[in-house]
Amino acid sequence: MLRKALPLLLLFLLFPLLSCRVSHLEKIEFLIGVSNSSMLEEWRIQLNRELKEEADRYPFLSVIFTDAASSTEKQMEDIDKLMGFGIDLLIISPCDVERMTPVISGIYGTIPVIILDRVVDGYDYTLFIGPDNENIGRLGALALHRLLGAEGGRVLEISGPLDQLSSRSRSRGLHREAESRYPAIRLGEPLIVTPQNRDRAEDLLLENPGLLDDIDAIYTHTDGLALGVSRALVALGRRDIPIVGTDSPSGESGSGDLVAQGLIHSSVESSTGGREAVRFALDILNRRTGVPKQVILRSRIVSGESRDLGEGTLLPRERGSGITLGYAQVGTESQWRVSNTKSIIQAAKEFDIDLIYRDADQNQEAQIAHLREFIRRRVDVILLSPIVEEGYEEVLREAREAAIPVLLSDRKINSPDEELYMTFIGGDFREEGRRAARWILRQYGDKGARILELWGTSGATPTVERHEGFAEIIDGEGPYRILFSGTGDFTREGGYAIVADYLQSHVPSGVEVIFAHNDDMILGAIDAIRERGLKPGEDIKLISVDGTRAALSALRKGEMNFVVECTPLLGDQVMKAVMDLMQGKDLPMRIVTDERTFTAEQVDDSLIRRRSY
Ligand code: GYE
Repeated sequence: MLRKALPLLLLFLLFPLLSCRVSHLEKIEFLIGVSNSSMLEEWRIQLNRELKEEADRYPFLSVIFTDAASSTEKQMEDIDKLMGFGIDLLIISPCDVERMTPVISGIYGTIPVIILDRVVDGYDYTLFIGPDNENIGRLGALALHRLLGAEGGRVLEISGPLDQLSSRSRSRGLHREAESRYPAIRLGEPLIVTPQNRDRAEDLLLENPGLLDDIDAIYTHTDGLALGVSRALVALGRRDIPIVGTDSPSGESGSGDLVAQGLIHSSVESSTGGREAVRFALDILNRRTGVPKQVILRSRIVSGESRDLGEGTLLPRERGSGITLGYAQVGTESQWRVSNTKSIIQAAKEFDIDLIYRDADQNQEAQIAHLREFIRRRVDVILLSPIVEEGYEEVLREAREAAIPVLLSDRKINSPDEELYMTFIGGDFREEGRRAARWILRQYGDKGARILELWGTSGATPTVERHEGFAEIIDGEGPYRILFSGTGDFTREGGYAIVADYLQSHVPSGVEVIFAHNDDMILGAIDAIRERGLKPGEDIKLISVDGTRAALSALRKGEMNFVVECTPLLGDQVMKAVMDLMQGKDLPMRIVTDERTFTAEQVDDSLIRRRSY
């Protein structure tokens, strides 16, 4: 207590300018430091407001706020000070992501770190909470399409500096979506506003009214910019040009307000994540299990006519009346799947949720029939692990019409209608593919390698994204060659068949590495390699994804070389999401699980016992 109280008193005396609120000193158990990159935009003020409001609900929690005033040097000093005050956890919205990465890694070695808004490179932090900026841009294109209709028109995009990752991602999403889905929306080069603020946006247009010639609509990357633009349009007598903005759901110049005041046509919300940050901070400080690695917030279009609020109509019964969860599982194709099912069933019991479990045996038609059965039986919530990404829209619309919310776990669906499901809980498959590829790169360097890639089920998210992540780094060009890729359907037999066939019909010494999208397939590959009289892990290096007990044991014996973890233990997080939903809380768009990698040197019996399944 003294450790915490003393620096706090000093803080009062020495740093009166820091916005600091400490009440009930004697009761404080946890001290959280917040390092905000600036307080210039309404979005950031709103972020601090939400952090404070949420923290105020817990009397044993205290928060110290610092404002880096857009300077990385100042942010580093702020963090030093916060550390000096003995904070238990740091919440940071970094000014310059690249320069802050090593600082954040250093802090993460001492206390937990939650990063907001801009994710740093690598995985040296406890949790990232933020928006999916590319998706925000895509929703911007949809909002413009709704505004302009099928005829489309010329749109002036107004952005902050494009060396900011968030601006770049928003712009990319906007352009990609417009090109692929709404080609009638014509976008040119964005107009860059530096410094990115309301007044500069207003001045820029007032100084260059010609920029508005032939423009049918304006899209701005923030609502601060939108406000400046709308003032300029009034001054120039061009209120006929509608504006689509982007930003925080509430607050003074928040999207809702600007739309309500009729200043802009619509806006894509980008939540701050302040509330979620405090809730997860408590989970972390209390050492609760199931804390994810990334929480990606949902964005919605707000417009005068409608607020796209899926769950407003979908709120199920109050808790306590017994919750029924219909669980549509893929099948039993792998050890991962078996452990995943166990984890869900076990967690449902612990949370006192009635589970109706259906196993589709990897057959999509059967799975869709299971979903229809859940709708007929009027379950409270549906949990779907979709076999493939396409083909679920119709049945999910039926669920929505029946006011039954759907949670996706493990795999995603591909649909522009994000309101078909409440959240996705699962791994970062693209990163898993990248991690496998990075290991190969580290081993073979400029020499390169000849590789076989064993794919999972065609059209399933982990297959699509593991391949994409892998190919981002190893594209088959230069010294690295993908000799063959085949689909083993995530099964041991499938993996065996591909590798046995390949080694039959080719010179076995031609293959140097096999990357399998899951452990079961690599175990099948090990069987096939042995059959050909070769040594798995030596004659051919083997890598796979999952982290099952069998794979880690093979790794320890030297029969494999690298395992990328993808945890099937999603039960706790799924049930927490169900409970949040029942209590009317807004769920994030994606909850990404915490995962690591394993090399032969890292694996011993105790790790296998602790970490695998
Ligand atoms: O990696 C594989 C399973 O969807 C993440 O499916 C899951 C994958 C997992 O059969 O083993």
